[in-house]
Amino acid sequence: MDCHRCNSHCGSGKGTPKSGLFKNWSLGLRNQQQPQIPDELTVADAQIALVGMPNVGKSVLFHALTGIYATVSNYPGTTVEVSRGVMRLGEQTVTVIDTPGMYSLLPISEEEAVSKTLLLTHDFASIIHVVDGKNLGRMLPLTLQLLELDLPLILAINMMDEARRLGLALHPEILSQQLQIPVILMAAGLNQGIQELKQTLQQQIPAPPLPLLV
Ligand SMILES: Nc1nc2c(ncn2[C@@H]2O[C@H](COP(=O)(O)OP(=O)(O)OP(=O)(O)O)[C@@H](O)[C@H]2O)c(=O)[nH]1
Ligand SMILES: [Mg+2]
Repeated sequence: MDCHRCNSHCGSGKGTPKSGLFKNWSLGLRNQQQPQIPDELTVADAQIALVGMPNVGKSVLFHALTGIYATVSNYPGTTVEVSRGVMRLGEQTVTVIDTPGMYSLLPISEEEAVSKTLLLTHDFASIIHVVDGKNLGRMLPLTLQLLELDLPLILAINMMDEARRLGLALHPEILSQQLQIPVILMAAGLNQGIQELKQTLQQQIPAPPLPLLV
């Protein structure tokens, strides 16, 4: 099968990053007052990614999940910036990647190509597809494309404050049943739905193995 977990196609092993692409990223702190990422947050147990079309609130959600620390680097060989941060999830620290906006998995722009490559070359424990609740019809085709890749998806329907103002009533449980993935309504800009998303992530991301006792 031609998928992101397949060694024969992408040459990577499960459970480890499939390439060293992030290894040499330079550290660029959003808040220059902060000297460095605390030691306790530098070793992450799993990686997750935020994906979705441009302007849906991925970066706002990234900030809500990771706080003030992030590394921002050009993806190797490109001028496309990708942000990486860490978040606490129960006992785990999880790396969060904020991918550039993409309309589909058939890339036209360099940003889309970078996002597609990230999705196909990293073993993400969870991928949060962020969509704009006001424009679900336009956004769900990308959800279906991501599902076809058999990626561990969560659908985060953002901008629900605006959607509700427009009188749109969405039923996440019905959508979740139809897509067979968790669906969460949120307004990342207002910090709404963040806790529910974290709880869902905790269910989706397996706990790291316990250290061997000798
Ligand atoms: N009303 C409302 N606005 C939001 C919400 N989340 C994000 N926004 C706004 O939406 C705009 C786009 O947010 P970004 O986080 O930059 O979107 P993005 O998906 O990262 O966009 P790209 O990086 O271009 O792909 C910003 O003006 C945000 O303030 C929300 O929940 N409600
Ligand atoms: Mg962004």
